[in-house]
Amino acid sequence: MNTIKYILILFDILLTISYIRSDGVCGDWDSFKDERCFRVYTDLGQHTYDSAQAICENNSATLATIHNADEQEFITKLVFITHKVVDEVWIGGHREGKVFQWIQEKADIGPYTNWLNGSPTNDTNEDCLQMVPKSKDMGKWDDENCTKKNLFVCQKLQKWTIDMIQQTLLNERKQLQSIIADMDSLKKANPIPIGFTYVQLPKEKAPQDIWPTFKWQEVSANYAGVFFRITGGSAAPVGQIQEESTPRLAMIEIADATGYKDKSDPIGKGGHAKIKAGSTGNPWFFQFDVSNDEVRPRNMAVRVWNRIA
Ligand SMILES: [Ca+2]
Repeated sequence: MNTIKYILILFDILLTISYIRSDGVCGDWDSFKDERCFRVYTDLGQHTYDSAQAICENNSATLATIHNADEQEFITKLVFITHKVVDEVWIGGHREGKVFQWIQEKADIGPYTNWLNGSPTNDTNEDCLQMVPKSKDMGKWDDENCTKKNLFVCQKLQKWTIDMIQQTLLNERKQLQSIIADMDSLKKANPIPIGFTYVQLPKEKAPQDIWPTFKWQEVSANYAGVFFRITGGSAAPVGQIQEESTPRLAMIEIADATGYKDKSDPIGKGGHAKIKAGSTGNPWFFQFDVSNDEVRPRNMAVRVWNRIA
């Protein structure tokens, strides 16, 4: 139940975020979805990577970072199409040791990357990240010397007003209540938990035919050929297979009036005993055979299944 609660809370937060309107949360910067605001600086001339980052910081921002194709497409269009930039621009990545890191998150770049073919060239003096304007490669990443002067693009988080957050949370509370109601009715409609064991009697349907949306695994092989009995008495402990045992011919013994005695070896399942009788000069041999059959009542085989998903 706790897991379900956590999932619901997470779901709520995600929905909350998705419902927050982005109008007006970026001032004169450009808003990206409900997350961030971007500004392409074309009016302050070209700057080194450090100088560009300092200007971003003076505006409570950092150089822009890119984590997926959506963000890349948005920034590429904003820089090279909306603002018609024709030169390279700095974004917020630089080399730390051998790998490139994003400046804002201080995390290694990836898994999404958008390197220009042949980049990074990994020259030791190319430690900063720029986007290139060339039409075919518009927006691709290249490592470049940090002291080069470029235009640049900054990013900062959107500022949500209390009213927006309150309205969204109220909307989300309604959504959450309806999700909880749905889950309650689902639980009632579905009384079969994962791990449930189904015994398929002969001539009856397999569980996947009865509950086709669930996943079932046949576990008959775990019990192949065995019958079940109630624990206790002379039964083996639960979980152990007890080998068959039945009253049957176990040994042969003979004795005659002269005092002659003999006895056979014990007779196992499928074995036999041979014993000699009669006079020494003209003995009789008797052989007793024990069949190798299973000991079984009249029966039919069943299948056993577990619900696994
Ligand atoms: Ca390069």
